[in-house]
This record gives sequence, C-alpha cells and structure tokens, in this order.
Amino acid sequence: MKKNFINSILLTFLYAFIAVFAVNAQVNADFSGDVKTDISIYRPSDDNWYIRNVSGGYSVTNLGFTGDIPIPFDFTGDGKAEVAVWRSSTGAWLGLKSEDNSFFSNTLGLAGDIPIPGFYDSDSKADRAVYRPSTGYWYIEQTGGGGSISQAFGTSEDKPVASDYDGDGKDDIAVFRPSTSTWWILSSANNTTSATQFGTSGDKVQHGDYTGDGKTDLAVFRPSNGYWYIHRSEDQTYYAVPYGVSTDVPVAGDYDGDGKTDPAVYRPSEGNWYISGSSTNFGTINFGIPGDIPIPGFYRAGDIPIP
Ligand SMILES: [Ca+2]
Ligand SMILES: [Ca+2]
Ligand SMILES: [Ca+2]
Ligand SMILES: [Ca+2]
Repeated sequence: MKKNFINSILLTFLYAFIAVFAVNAQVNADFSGDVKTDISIYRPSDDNWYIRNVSGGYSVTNLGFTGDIPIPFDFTGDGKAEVAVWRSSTGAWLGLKSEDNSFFSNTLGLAGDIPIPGFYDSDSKADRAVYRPSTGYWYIEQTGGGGSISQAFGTSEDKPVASDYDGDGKDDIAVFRPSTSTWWILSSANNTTSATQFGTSGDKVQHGDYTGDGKTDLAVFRPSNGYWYIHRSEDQTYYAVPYGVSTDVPVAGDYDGDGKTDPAVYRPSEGNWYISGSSTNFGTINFGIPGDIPIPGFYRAGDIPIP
C-alpha cells in the first residue's frame, strides 16, 4: 500500500517533469530553465551577452564577435538554452553548455545560409539546421538518432519559419514567401504541404503559440502601423492588436510562462522592453543601451537583423 503511494508520487513527478520538457521546446531564449523567455541582449561593442534574471539582476557571458548570429537554443537537452552563435564565414556552431560552461563547436552550413535550429525530431535536444536560399534546400542534423535530412522546400526569396504548426511536438519545415505573404508548411505529422496567405509587404514574421493550444499560430508585426496580426490555429480566424511603433524590434516570446506567446517589442533608442503578457503585467523594463541587439528576436531566424 505504502509502496503504491510512493510509486504514484514518483509518477506524478515524472509526468510534471515530462510536461515541463514538452512545453520548454516551445519557449525561446530560456536560459534559466524556468520555462519563460528571458529578457536578454547581445552587445556588439564588447561581444557580451547580458541575461536578466527574475529578480532583476543579470549575468554576463562573453561569446562571439560582430557578424555572428545568436542561436539561443537548448542543444544539450537540460531544459536551458545555451549561449551559442552561428558564424557564417565558417559555418561554425559555437557555444557554452549550460551544464558546466564548457565550450562546444560543430559545423553545418555555408556563407549565405540561414541558421534555423529547432526541435525537428522527438528528443529534447535542439537540432542544428540551415536553410540555403540559393538552392531552396534544408539541411538538418537530428540529435535523436534519425541522422541527417536534406530536403528541398522553398525558393531564394523565402525566409525559413520552422515551428510546430501541427502540434505533434516536432517542428515543421516551413517558409514565409514575402512577395506573396504566403506561409508554406510541410507538416511533420503527415508530410503534406499547405499554403496560407497571411500578412502583407513589409511585415515581420512573429509566429508563436499565442492561443496556447500547442500549435504555432501564423503571426506578423506590421511596422507601418504598429499592429500585430495573429492567425488562430484553432479556427483560422485572426485578430489584431496594436503594440509597438515602427522603429521597434518585435521580440515575441512567452515571458510570463503561461504557455502562450506574448507580443513584445524592444525599443532600441531607449533600451526599453514592452511586453504584452498574457497573464502578467510587466510595465516597462529597461534592459539595454543603443546598439544592443535583443536575443529573443533571433529565435525567428528567418527575419533576423544581422548585427
Ligand atoms: Ca532533437
Ligand atoms: Ca509538427
Ligand atoms: Ca496556437
Ligand atoms: Ca505568455
């Protein structure tokens, strides 16, 4: 009897642990492992990453140099994102393991590629991946034993927007085509292709699970009017919310950790963060100086500002 009780407690902990991991795959730039996006910036003038913690303090980590692209993903599978960059000149993936701060490096990709790491297989480690606009090919190194993937999907103008649109727990290969504002998605669940027109010229892609159903919603930030347009995965309707001004950098993420992506912007001229929390009121948070680059914005590698 007592043994059964202990077993059920252990099972409860196990399920809680699995639940945290399942959600974590969707939370961008979570360095601390609390399943919340962390306010964080890369400072090109000193190559330091400044990561804010929940108590308002911050950590400083030196990694990278000008031109590197931050790739804040959990490559080791411990639930915390690594401080890591992709270097286009050599195709190198460089980072510091969250477990012990030890250095790691790999190579994948060529100059002109766009890094698009993600959770393409079903383990908890992020997979290295690049999109090659010149050929429309994707190259993915799966960590879960499935080997390498090379897949044609896209054209030279497309931006890679891989994410879990079908909700099977794996990121789907996907591209956004600016000339027609069309999202082309190759479902990992059934290998079928869909195309959905959503957005207009000049929009910045900001896809995420805003509705909290476990499926990524198509979404854009429109600098011309400061509105966010979000296409609900549940029923393909959409809604619009005003949040930001034309010069803001959109940095959507789940900052309050409720499982729903929050619209958010970083205002470079002030170093201020404005977060429209789905369950928390953040107010204005100052974190950064002019010239800094907000790290959560790099999650959507298809639309990154290259430093
Ligand atoms: Ca993986
Ligand atoms: Ca999927
Ligand atoms: Ca959704
Ligand atoms: Ca949220």
